[in-house]
Amino acid sequence: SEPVSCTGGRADMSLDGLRRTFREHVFYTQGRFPSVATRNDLYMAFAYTVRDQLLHRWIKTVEQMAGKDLKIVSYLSAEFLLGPHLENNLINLGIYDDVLGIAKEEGFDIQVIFDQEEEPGLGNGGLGRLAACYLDSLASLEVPAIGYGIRYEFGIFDQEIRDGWQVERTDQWLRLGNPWELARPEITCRVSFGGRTEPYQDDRGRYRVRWIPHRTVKGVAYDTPILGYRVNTCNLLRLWKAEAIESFEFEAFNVGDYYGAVDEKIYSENITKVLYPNDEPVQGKQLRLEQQYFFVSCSLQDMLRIYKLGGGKLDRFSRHFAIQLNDTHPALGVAELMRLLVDEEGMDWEPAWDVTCKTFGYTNHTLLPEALEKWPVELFAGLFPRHMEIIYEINRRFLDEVRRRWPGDEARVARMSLIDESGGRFVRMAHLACVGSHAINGVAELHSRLLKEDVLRDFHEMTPEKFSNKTNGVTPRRFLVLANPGLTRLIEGKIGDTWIRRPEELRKLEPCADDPAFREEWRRVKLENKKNLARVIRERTGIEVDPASMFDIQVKRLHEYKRQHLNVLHIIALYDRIKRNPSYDLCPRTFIFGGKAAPGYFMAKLIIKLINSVGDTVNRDPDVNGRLKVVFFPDLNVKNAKFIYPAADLSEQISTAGKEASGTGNMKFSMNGALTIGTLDGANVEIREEVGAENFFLFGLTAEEVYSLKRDGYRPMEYFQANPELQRVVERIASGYFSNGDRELFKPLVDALMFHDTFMLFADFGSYADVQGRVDEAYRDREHWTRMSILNSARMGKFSSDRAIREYCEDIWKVKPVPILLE
Ligand code: Z2T
Repeated sequence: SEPVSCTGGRADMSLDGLRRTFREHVFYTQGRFPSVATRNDLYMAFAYTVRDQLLHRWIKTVEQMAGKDLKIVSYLSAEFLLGPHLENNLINLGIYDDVLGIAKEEGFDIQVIFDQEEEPGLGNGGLGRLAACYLDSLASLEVPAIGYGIRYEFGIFDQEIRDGWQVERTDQWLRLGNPWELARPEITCRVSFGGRTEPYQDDRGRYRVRWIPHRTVKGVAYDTPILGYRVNTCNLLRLWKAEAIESFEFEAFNVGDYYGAVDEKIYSENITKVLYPNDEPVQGKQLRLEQQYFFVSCSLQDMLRIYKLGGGKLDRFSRHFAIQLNDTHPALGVAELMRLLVDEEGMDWEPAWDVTCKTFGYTNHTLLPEALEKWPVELFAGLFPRHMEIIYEINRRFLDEVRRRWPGDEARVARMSLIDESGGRFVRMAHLACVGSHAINGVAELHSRLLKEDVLRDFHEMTPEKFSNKTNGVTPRRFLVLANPGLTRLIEGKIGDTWIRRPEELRKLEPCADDPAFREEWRRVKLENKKNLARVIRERTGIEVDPASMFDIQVKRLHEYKRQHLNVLHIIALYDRIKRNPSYDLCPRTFIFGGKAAPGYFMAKLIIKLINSVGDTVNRDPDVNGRLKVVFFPDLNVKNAKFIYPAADLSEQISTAGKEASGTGNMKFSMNGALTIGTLDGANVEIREEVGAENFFLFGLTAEEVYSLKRDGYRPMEYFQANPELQRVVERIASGYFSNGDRELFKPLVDALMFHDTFMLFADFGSYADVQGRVDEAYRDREHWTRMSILNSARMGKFSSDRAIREYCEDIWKVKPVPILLE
């Protein structure tokens, strides 16, 4: 067929072309005169101008891929935490400065336009953001890929802080329209729930099963183009929205019942209304399970449709699609692909199973046992009677194999079964994902090792060849180029800009660490970034912070294992030292926290209240005299994170060893020249290896020490009794010093530490406080600190998501780049 011609017109990327297209969009898309155009009109017109460029490349991508014998990566994720599109797309297109120029000529502030964009907060934290980084890298590496997920009408809630407490507000990101997506009302799927199954004989006399569902909804595709960095590859993020099936069709079911039909519509649309705001662990709610199945079924049907379009034969499906399961949220896909192949396409079980296993890969993201998804069999079978049967059949065959390998070892059979029967009956989603995948990976070296030794030990013993590590990465485009233009310019002045694709080249900066003039420049950029953050903090909290003080930052979801409260204990210790010795010599520090707590996680919310209460006291106490400030930055999201990472001097990565699978904030900080104080947990281990032990502040127990301490009986009280400073710190909280004399407020927190201390804060407190002392000393030697800071940035190349995606492509997906030409 003829190549699509869409050169000239809106595809014109010259300055004049962009300006003309922009004006056209103000007029014809927004329907406004320039003189009455609102901020949102201008934003929308800019966004559409940029989108035209993306669509041009997208069409070229689709066109040049069609008919080729290629393999597509399909990334299945319940979350994509994309962040704002506009600036990122300008960078990837290479027209950032052009557009700044146009805005200036047309007479408005581009920053105001950027601020207008609502970010799609379709994720909780690390896992969702990782998916977004991976989409950026897949496109940047010119790998054909589709991201599949859910188009939540309400993403992660907006966080407000009132009287020190977190208050959740609905995220209405679609209120003013979303210029980045294309609704595809003609791309739909049907997804069913409930009902029963029924055996029958097909026309060839074969035994088959049909599913007679109770209700059916429609999935509608919404497509967002994902452009790579300075390439023409424009991939697809396809998110599904649930709707009721066409009214005339279900009239047959609801004869003349108009109100019943409207109820049905509301009920159906419920499925994609809202993102569940829990990170780990997830809650076992029916609607959540419906969401998972809904998007997985739509996505698999869509892939089969695309595949058949190309005339492919089903038994070769895995040569053309590699499906990655982002944790177990889409693990139902294993059973659903089997159902589609066997029940709908008439394949036999064995070849269908072969296709399924060869197609799926599974990434695990957590070691917390309580975060491993399991669903009550009753709930599961009620919603998915046919999938339940398929899972039993998968399990029967699988456990036969286990018994063949380990005859008589029924304990092992019980441990490995897809059904947990150790008290109630549950479907174990991680086991389903392991059995149905040819590849299983963790997200950092330590995490992958602990998976093999502990959480998935039996599976590793049975099929060691399936296991590998893929250490997480983050995209240097968003988290360095976009977030930190000052540092980017400084680096470019020294080593050019090829490191943006190949961040290993940042190593060329190492010699600059010895150059005093460069160090001076490096500090100047950092100071500017700190001033910028100080301004935003003033606007959002009213708190004045001193950009000359050390910015010590911990931003991440609130969770006890992440130990924000260990950080607080240390702050109180410093405060206590000042109170006991008013002339205590402390290098001035600003402690900045940020992150959301799951709305139902009482202890996490109490920690937020504690941070704010300590802040209120410390920030107001004249004795402190500028040496300490404590700030809680409200509503941490991708948009706000941009102010934070570039402004950090010190990055807090202080989880209990063995609990944080990888962490990715740790990478974002270090890339931007922050030094890390951290435990040997997740990717911290590898970051320390890369930047050098002498440029990293290590403290705390190792994962092995944590386990053996737990095994031998951990008694927090012993650490408490042995450490007078810790006693004074805890006493200040317990006595109501930070709560206007209220001894009840923080009692749950104090008691949890004194009597359980599940995450071993007391065991690590001494070592943490000591190393914080070394941080204080190190910061006084500003030249040396700057040296370490430069070396951190220079040595972070490994943690680019491009490296991670290359590894997935080579080891798991077996896919190759397909360069796209524009003309
Ligand atoms: C999540 O963000 C993570 C793990 C989960 O386990 C769930 C969610 Cl929503 C089910 C995080 C990990 O905690 C973090 O260590 C890791 O860096 C991130 O996933 C990406 O792998």
